[in-house]
Amino acid sequence: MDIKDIILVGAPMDAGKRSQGCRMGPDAYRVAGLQKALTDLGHTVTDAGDVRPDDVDLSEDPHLFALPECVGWTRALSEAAQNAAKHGLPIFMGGDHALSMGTVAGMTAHAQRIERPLFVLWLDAHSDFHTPSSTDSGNLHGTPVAYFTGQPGFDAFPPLPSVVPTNRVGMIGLRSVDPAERAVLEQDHAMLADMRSIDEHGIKAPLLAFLERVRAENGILHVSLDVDFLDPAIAPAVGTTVPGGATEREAHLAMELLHESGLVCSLDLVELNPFLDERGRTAKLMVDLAASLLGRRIFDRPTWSF
Ligand code: 4U7
Ligand code: MN
Ligand code: MN
Ligand code: MN
Repeated sequence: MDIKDIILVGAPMDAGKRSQGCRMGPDAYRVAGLQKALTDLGHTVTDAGDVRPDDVDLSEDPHLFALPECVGWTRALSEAAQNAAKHGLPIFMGGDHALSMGTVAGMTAHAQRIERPLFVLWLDAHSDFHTPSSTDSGNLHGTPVAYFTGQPGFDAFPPLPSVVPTNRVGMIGLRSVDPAERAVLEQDHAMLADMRSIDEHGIKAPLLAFLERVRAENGILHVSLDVDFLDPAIAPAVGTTVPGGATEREAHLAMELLHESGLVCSLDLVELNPFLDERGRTAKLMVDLAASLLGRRIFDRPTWSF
């Protein structure tokens, strides 16, 4: 197996929405044994501790929740991602999904440095494609994809080192997309696989089609895994539950295929709210999924042919 240097970066961001608890996410992953699970696979794993948001001189926006704090996190995480990516594969332990504004921004700078295009795989019930003006909730965890694909309205945020074109974004697991999000996503040719298409084709077909594109363009892939990609029956520790999500096996298969692709450069684990968990089961499942993405499996090949 391909042995990697992995850097765990804690991002206890809780500013992306009103309901609180995601700030406990990084410590929940530590307690659930993320570092050991990856070390046991032969990787070298460093825990870089938790990032703190930058102080920013900005006023609150009445329509948006905690705008200045979100801007401060975006700056700090973009910097942290760029630095971590120089030393290995960063895993960002969230924290809510607004943290991906910073992590993806930082990874675009990394991609620019190594002169390869950055692709983003969004595993989520939601498309997170609102702009600060289209969002009804005012919760910025519903906006990161619009930010890093260069949609208008993010003037308070740092300019992106480089934009990820919408057609380099793949979304799998969708089952809650607001009308304002849908129009641009479709028109700009994001690769969209909703739960209906997973029911029909399984998770393998859309994922391999997307990975094929990444490979064809010599790209690298940032994976952003929102807990609500999973069905709430197996992953209850999330504020924005939507029934009908991915099963445990669908999620593992996706992780195993991502591992085999060899294309993944960085990973966000987001939206875990340990306050809502049942005896740590969601944190443990997320750790197991990360281990599958980093190469854990029972047998390398079937012991008999079929
Ligand atoms: B998450 C929502 F209206 N679209 O904007 C919104 F449905 O990071 C949900 O995917 C956003 O969990 C969910 O508030 C953000 C809502
Ligand atoms: Mn999300
Ligand atoms: Mn979501
Ligand atoms: Mn959520």
